[in-house]
Amino acid sequence: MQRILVIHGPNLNLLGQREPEIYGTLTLETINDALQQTASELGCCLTSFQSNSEGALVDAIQGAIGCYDGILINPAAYTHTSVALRDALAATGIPFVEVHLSNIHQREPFRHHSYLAPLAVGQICGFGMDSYLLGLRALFNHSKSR
Ligand code: CA2
Repeated sequence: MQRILVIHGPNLNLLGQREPEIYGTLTLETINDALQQTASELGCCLTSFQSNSEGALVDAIQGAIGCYDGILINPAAYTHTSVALRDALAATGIPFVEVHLSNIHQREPFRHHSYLAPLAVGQICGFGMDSYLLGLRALFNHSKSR
């Protein structure tokens, strides 16, 4: 059975409580529940993790070696700043899909660049919670056919 690790970056624990005009009204718990539902439909095993700390996210990525077949990641603000997350993902060699709730390419110029995307299987953004659900399906199908 495929094992997928979902990683949520900084401030995503606030979903549903602040800035609903940008990020919607769904909570992180609702997104995690929907991901679990999709994972059980696909027949894969899914674990979710959120942290506001860059180091904890690096530790989670390193800890995925030998334990997970794919990583679904919304790196949040670290998308645009973190060479450390990029290096950790490169070191694991685990296929990953980058997702965003908002369309980062329609937003401020500093959000247009991702340090992670060049290493990703693909990037999905702009579909709210569906970015995660589409990303999970895409990652599952990618890893299945390897
Ligand atoms: O659209 C996305 O998913 C982002 O990864 C969200 C990040 C942002 O820095 C990226 O550019 C795009 C921000 C996550 C912060 O989430 C909040 C949720 C509720 C209230 C405040 C922040």
